[in-house]
Amino acid sequence: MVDILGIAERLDNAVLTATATPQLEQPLTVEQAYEVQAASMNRRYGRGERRIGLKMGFTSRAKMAQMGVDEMIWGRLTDAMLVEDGGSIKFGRYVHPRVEPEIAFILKDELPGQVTAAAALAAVGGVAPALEIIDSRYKDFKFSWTDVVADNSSSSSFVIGPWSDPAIDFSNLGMVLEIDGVERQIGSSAAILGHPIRSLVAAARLAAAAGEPLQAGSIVMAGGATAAEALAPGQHVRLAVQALGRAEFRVNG
Ligand code: OOG
Ligand code: MG
Repeated sequence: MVDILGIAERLDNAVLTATATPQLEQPLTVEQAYEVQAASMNRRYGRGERRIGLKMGFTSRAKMAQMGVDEMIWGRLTDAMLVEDGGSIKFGRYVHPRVEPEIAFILKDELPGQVTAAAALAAVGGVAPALEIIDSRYKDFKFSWTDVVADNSSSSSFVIGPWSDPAIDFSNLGMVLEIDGVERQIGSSAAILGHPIRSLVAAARLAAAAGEPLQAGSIVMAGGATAAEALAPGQHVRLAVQALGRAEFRVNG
């Protein structure tokens, strides 16, 4: 028997105490992993956090290669995870945070189930440069595919830059991640499934399959375009995306 609620509590406590937990003792099935994720998120909603969107993971080769997995995952985003653009995070509230450059969408219409790329684009109200701060709750940032799903796909915080009109061609935009003014990762939005809109198509399908179809107003993070970079106190992190602008934050001690 797999203790879904027990694992959810253990992962949630790891978040609350910013302490790593050992890898899970027993392998989970995909269904069990998403059940643990839902149960741990229910604990957060119980504390007053509000669901505001969804994140996609492992949508680029660079991310799959860095973490040694080859299939997409998704996680749930809450209002408490959103960090203001230009704001700061407290390093001590994380286990071992990393940052990665992403593209975010905000929906102006709901997006149920199976949709074409054109239909997905038509539902987008804005597209923005975004930074995801991931923080695996597992020791040494090591996990199996199902373990990371259970851990809400490592989602921890995110920063969203200015929203642009989705009429801009965002299929192949240069993305530069700088830490303290030094270029650390350079990539393209095309690294995200060949075109980031494909990540939104997948998000719509997965969210609907989970019984939580994407709503108008939902934010969707398309996934890291490059490998993630480890964070340290005192750093200033900035992402510049060609044509879309910048998103940035500071890491306080
Ligand atoms: C899992 C989360 C993956 C992405 O953008 O690919 C992810 C991890 O790498 O810890 O957020
Ligand atoms: Mg990510």
